[in-house]
Amino acid sequence: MTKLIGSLTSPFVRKVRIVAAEKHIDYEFIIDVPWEATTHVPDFNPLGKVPVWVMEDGRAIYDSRVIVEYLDHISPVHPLIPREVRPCLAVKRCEALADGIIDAAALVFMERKRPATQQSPEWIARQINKVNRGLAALATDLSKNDWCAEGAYTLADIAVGCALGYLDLRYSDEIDWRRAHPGLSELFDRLMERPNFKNTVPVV
Ligand SMILES: N[C@@H](CCC(=O)N[C@@H](CS)C(=O)NCC(=O)O)C(=O)O
Repeated sequence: MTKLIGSLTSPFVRKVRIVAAEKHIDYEFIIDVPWEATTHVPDFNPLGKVPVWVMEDGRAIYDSRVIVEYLDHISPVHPLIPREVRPCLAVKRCEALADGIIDAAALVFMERKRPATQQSPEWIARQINKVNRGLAALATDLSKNDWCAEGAYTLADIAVGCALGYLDLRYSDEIDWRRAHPGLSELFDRLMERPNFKNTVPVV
C-alpha cells in the first residue's frame, strides 16, 4: 500500500492529507517527526523533510507540491488543479504564496528555539514581514470572492487553509490575521466546516 510519511503538526503534510482525502485516495499514514533523533525520513527524502509519499513500487516522491500534483493526476475524483494553463497558474501561484508564508513562519519558530543570544532580531523581522505581506496579498487576491482562485474550491484554498491553520498553531498570540483580513477569516471558517479540514487540525 502507498504510504504518507509525516508529522501531525506539519502544514505541508496536512495539505497532502486533505488532498488525498478529497481525491478518495487511500494510504497508510506513517507518523515520523523529522526533528527527532530516531527519524527515518532521510532514508526516503535526502532533504530530511516531510511530507514524503511512498508509492506502491517503493519509490518516494516529495515535496508537498509534487505529491499533490501527482494525487490530483491519478484520481479523477474532484479535480483540484485546473488543466488549462492560466487557471492552473492562478491556483499554483496561490499555493506557492501560502507555502511561502509557512516557510517564513517556520523559520521564525526555529530561530526562536535557539539560545536568545544567538537569535537575530533582523532575521526574525525579515521573515515576519514575509508572512504579513503574504497574508495581505492573499487577502487582496481573495477580495470578496468565496474561494481563492477560479471561483471554485481548489488546491489554492487547501494550501491557504493549511497556512492559516499553522499560524493559529504557532502564532495565535502574535499574528492576528483574522482581524487584519476578515475575508481570510471567512474563508477559513468556510474551510473548517469541511470534514477533511476538521479531521486534520494540527495536534501537538
Ligand atoms: N517545500 C517542502 C517543505 C517541507 C517542510 O519544510 N517540512 C518541514 C515540516 S513542516 C520539515 O520536515 N522540516 C524538517 C527539516 O527542515 O529538517 C514541502 O512543500 O513539502
